[in-house]
Formats: sequence, structure tokens, C-alpha cells
Amino acid sequence: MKKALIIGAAGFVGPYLAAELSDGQGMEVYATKLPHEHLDIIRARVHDLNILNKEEIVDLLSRLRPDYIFHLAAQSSVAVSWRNPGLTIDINVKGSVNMLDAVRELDYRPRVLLIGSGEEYGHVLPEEIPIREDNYLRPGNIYAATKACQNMIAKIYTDAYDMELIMVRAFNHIGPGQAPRFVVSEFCKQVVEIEKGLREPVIMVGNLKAKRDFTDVRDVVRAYALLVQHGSAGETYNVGSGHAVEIREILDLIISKARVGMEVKVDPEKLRPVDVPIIEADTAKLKKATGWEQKISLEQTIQETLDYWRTQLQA
Ligand code: A2R
Repeated sequence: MKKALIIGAAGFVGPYLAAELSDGQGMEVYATKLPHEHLDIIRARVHDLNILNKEEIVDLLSRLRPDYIFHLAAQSSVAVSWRNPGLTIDINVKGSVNMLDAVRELDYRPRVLLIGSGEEYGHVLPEEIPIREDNYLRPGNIYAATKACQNMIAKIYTDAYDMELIMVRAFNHIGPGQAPRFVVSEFCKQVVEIEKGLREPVIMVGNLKAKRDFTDVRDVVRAYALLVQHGSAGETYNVGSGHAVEIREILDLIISKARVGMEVKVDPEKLRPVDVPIIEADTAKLKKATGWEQKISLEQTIQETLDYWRTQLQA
């Protein structure tokens, strides 16, 4: 049985990935969290790990000897990256290098998947849509720059040290359990608050014209599981649906599923000055390498995210 280690599993993606690796792929799953975090996944054995401490990583890897490593640990908030660029660089660049150096010290070569972001492409031009992996990178925030840096360093390590590193650029992923700082989860939470009488029947929104590429997190983690096994070392793969949808359309879908009526109001605070009008992934490379196809519709994800908030919020 293959052993998989998920580093940084206490976030949104980690528990879904653990479920896919154990139930979907039949692997033995290990996961790490920060000491202060809570992580209860029945399908994985959980260890404490801070990636800022390389010796901790060396120690864990030499004890577990995983076949596959998924590097999810990150400071993943764009807003925090503006407020605290130093910390973001420490975790997303220095932490990743600690992990890569720890892998280098092993006497065998595990396959490692490093998770980056569609944000790395930044200010894409209309003629560059859908975005291919070899597109020019114009990161527009500190988080995006650190992920682009992680990607470049991983490519250099692959070539210089003959490592089995595979890189991903994940586009917007959504689903039940996502923090409400992300648009779909936030809209669903607001709708349920209105349903339960916790707020006035007014949903506050930002730029509804932007088009983004949304994929259910369960489809995303299936792509990760396939890529770690079938991706080529040193290559980067977009993970997304390949279809951009206007935020307005998402909002309409969510409101159509609401149990009460509501008014839509634009909150100027939510309008970002540098919004890129359309972001859409070209997923041909992912599909060719793995045969991956999207299975979960936008409608299903939205329904389940609404139902998630209905269980979380008390009237
Ligand atoms: O920042 P926290 O306290 O939420 O902890 C995050 C954790 N993390 C670390 N783990 C080990 N050592 C560190 N020094 C360290 N700093 C932060 O990594 C969190 O539990 C986990 C990342 O989870 P999320 O932020 O929820 O990201 P998500 O949505 O699971 O995405 C996974 C990957 C990330 O690399 C994203 O940047 C990318 O996919 O889109």
C-alpha cells in the first residue's frame, strides 16, 4: 500500500484530500497540522509540524518514508500577505525550501506535489484566455509572488538535484466548509443568515462582472491525487474547470436556491481596484497527463455549500 503524507492538512483542502487518497486511491494517509490547530480526520494519522523548522520535517520524513508528499502548508490569504509580507515569504518560500531540502536528504526519491495558485498569472491579457501553463507570470500581490517563487524554485530543484517534483496552479476551488472570506462561501453564508433572520434581507456584493474559474474541491483533490502519480517531474499543471463563470451568474444561482426573497446591494468596500475581468484555466495539459474530468457541477457545489451553512448557523 502506497504511503501519502499531506503537509498542512488542517485547512480547507486537507481533509478532502485525505478522504480522496484513502477512499478513492486506497493509500495509507498521514497528515500534519500546526501544534495549535485542531484536525480530526479518521482517515489519517496526524502529526504536528511547523515547516519553518527544517529539522522537524527531516525527522518526520525519515520516520514515515512516504511515497507521495502533498505540500499544502501555506499562508494562503491575499489580504494577510499585504499586511504581513515577511511572514508570507517565510512560510510560502522559506518553508517550501525547508521541505524540499528535507526531501533531498532522504536516501530515496518520493514524488512531491507542490500547490501553487492561478493567482501566479496575475494580470492576464484578454488574448491569453484560457491561460496555459507557459503563460507569462504577472503576479499582482505578495501571495501570488511567493507562489510563483515556490514554483520556480521547485523547477530548479527538479533539474539540479534530479527530484520528482510536480507543480500545480490551482484556480478558485469551492465547497462545503470553505471559510467565508471566499466569494461563493460568503454569498451562501449571507443567504443563510437572511433565511434564519440573522440579518436584513439584503445581500452585500462586490464586483459581479468578474469571471472566474470555479471547481469543486473534491474534483480538485482528485486532480492532485492523479497528478502526484502520473504528472511529469518539473512540470506545472493548471487545475481548474476550464470554464469561467460570471460572479453575477453564481449569485443568481445561489439566490434561486434561497428559501426567502432578498435585495442585492453593491458594497463599495468589496470592489477591488485591480480586479482582472476574466480568469480561465486551460486544462488540456492536466487532462492529457491524467484523464481527469470535472464530475461535480457548480449547481451541486452551491447546493451543498448552502446546506453546509444551514447546519452551521443558528437562528
Ligand atoms: O495559517 P493557518 O494557521 O490556517 O495554518 C495553515 C497551515 N500553515 C502551516 N503549516 C505548517 N507550518 C507552517 N509554518 C504553516 N503556516 C500555515 O497550512 C493551514 O492549516 C494550512 C493551509 O491551509 P489553507 O490556508 O486553508 O489553504 P487551503 O485552502 O487548504 O489550500 C491548500 C493549498 C495552499 O498552499 C494554498 O495556498 C493553495 O492550496 O491554494
